[in-house]
Amino acid sequence: ARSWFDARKKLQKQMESEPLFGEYKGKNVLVVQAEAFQQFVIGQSIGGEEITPNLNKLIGESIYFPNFYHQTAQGRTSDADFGTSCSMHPMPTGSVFIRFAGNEFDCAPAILKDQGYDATVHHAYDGSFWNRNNMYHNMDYDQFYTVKDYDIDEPVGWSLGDRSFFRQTVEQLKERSNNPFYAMTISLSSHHPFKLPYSDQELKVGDLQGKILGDYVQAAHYVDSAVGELIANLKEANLWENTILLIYGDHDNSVYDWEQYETLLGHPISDIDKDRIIRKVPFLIHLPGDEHASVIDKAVGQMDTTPTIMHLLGISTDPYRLMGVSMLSQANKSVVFRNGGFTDGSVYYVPSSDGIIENGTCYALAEDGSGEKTVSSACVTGAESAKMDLSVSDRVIEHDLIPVLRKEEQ
Ligand code: GP9
Repeated sequence: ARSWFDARKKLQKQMESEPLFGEYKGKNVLVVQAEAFQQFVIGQSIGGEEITPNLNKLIGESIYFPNFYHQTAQGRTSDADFGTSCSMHPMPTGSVFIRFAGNEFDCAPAILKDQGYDATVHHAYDGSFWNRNNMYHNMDYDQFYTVKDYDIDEPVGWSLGDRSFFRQTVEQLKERSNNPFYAMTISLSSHHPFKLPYSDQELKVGDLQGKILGDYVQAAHYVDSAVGELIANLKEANLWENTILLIYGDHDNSVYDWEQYETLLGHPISDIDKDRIIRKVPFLIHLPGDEHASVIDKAVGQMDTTPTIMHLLGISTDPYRLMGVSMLSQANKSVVFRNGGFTDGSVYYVPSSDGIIENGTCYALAEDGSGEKTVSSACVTGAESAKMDLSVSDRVIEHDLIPVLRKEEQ
């Protein structure tokens, strides 16, 4: 594990001499982790209306990564939170939040607190779900706002509607001290089975009416409207101009009826399309003043999120053990999935169920996102390296090695 992290640190270090390093030093950071929010709804219309008009507009004013992948496994929302905040892989079974909440990790809240930030996490549900109370305490957040801290004035699904959740979260942030803040917010209204109150179902979904993907699209549209209101709330609170806003989806929606996707997207769905639909979630960074708005095509993943934030704030990754690499850096590495699959942006590898690397399927990716089956040594070497990454992550988590590595480095 030590030599693996030494090599990774060298790769991460490249960002320190690259554009944007430290350009947003001291700015607030607001992270929105959106429940089951997948990339295929972005830019998509149904019944003549955009599903995500607010996000589509925001993407034009942001740095957008259309090839961002979630890296979650059985721990679902908690895995997404762990991967993005602590820059490590989830475990192959269960949730790190539940199984290893007592271990030490280098996670974003503690890293930013070292730089004088106030670190809070906001989620309008029971604080014990996914063992968040314990894990967030361990991650060193200053405060965890749970359902108890919200007025349930807009009941939707499991709890509070995202519109009200974001509005009340901005109020909470306004009441905190003058430090710059790092705030993690976890939305909930688009949770399976996606049934919104009738009055919130604003789209005409045609043939998808009464189908689960129709309900999902309605929920995605609702979340999009909540993001629109969040932006308005931040502007009203005079926070918009000094806050970096990051938005990403946590994991897929568990809907695998491909005929429904064909109805929505209007084209046949191949096997590679299926894998990529399941794994792709949107990711955007909005910088104050709409600066650096662009589309970056490289393949990136949730574990790269914390190093990316550190890049913008000018925080060196040297003292920490993180597995990701800043998405804004030229330094390249593959995105590794928990099942042993990976992509480097030019090939995409889907492992076989027997786990034998050579038996997996290798695709060459075209620029339009489609993929053709191929036989490539890049898939074999990439899959071997993915296997190594996963086993390093597993060993570090299982044996609580971060404090050991930390001590060795001193
Ligand atoms: C509940 C929410 C949902 O608090 O985060 O988690 P999920 O079921 O999507 O993993």
